[in-house]
Amino acid sequence: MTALLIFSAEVEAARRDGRPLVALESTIITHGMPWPQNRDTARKVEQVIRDAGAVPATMAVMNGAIRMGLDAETLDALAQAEGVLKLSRADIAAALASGATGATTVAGTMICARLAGIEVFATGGIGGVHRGAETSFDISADLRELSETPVTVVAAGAKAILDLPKTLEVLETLGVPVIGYRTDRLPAFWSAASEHPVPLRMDSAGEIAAAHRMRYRIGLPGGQLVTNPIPADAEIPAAEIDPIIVQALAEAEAQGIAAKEVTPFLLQRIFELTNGRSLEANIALVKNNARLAAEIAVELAKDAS
Ligand code: PSU
Repeated sequence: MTALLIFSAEVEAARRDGRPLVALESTIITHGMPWPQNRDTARKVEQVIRDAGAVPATMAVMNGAIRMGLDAETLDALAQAEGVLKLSRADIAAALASGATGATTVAGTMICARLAGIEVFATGGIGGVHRGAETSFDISADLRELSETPVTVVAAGAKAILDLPKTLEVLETLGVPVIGYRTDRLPAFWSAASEHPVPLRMDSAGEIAAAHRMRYRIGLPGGQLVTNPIPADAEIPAAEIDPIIVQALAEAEAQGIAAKEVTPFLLQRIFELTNGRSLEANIALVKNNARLAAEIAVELAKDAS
């Protein structure tokens, strides 16, 4: 029998030496960005984490095992592969059991991170409550995962294609702390701020690490969502992106796009409608999130020693 968890040499060494690790997802590579920017971004994001003193562990499912840390060749192959599955909580065990290749979503990556004892994870934007959810019931499994799995997730808010107030409501119902990093307003992915107040505010990685630790001490399951605004020089103001989102949503509806296809379809259409600007913003915000996640992981490692 092959091992269920396969660590890259870099991740293996970090585990042995007790160095801080940051989990990264792979759906953003296979379903979130076009080739070759997806591969290039994945590499740059990993480097941002190394430069900030932590070690990146990009997760993917291949040949019946969870790969933790992808070498250059594996990343290249995954970034160009067709028909890769998008693995959330509901799919991951079946994909592992059947030997399928799959990329992990935020929920899937949190599950992998917990298996490896990794407490911090950087992504672009989490999934959430889709607009029109009152009729479609389309709510990302990412929200429930945040309430169950003890990983601090750094994101630029929820993607602005979603219904942000409903996403906040569900997170509140599930008891997920939503922390604004140096902001009082919920970031809106491509835009630095929405009009919605963020429930908690913290101004340093140390405060976020301390709150993460305190959840263990009082026996609370689940993680934290840290919302980190896109850097000002990379943002697309809400007034500019909103009509484009509305158009992409109308096209998705007209074409009957549903379930797991919705988010990748919208990201691709918004990329086309902004002539690539949305991708540049997405790349900038993921790097920004990776930096903060590494700082939090470094703080958590100090605490552990
Ligand atoms: N962040 C990005 N791009 C992405 C994602 C996150 O910048 O494509 C992915 C994550 O894997 C997240 C998923 O879990 O989008 C949400 O998909 P859905 O809405 O189908 O749950």
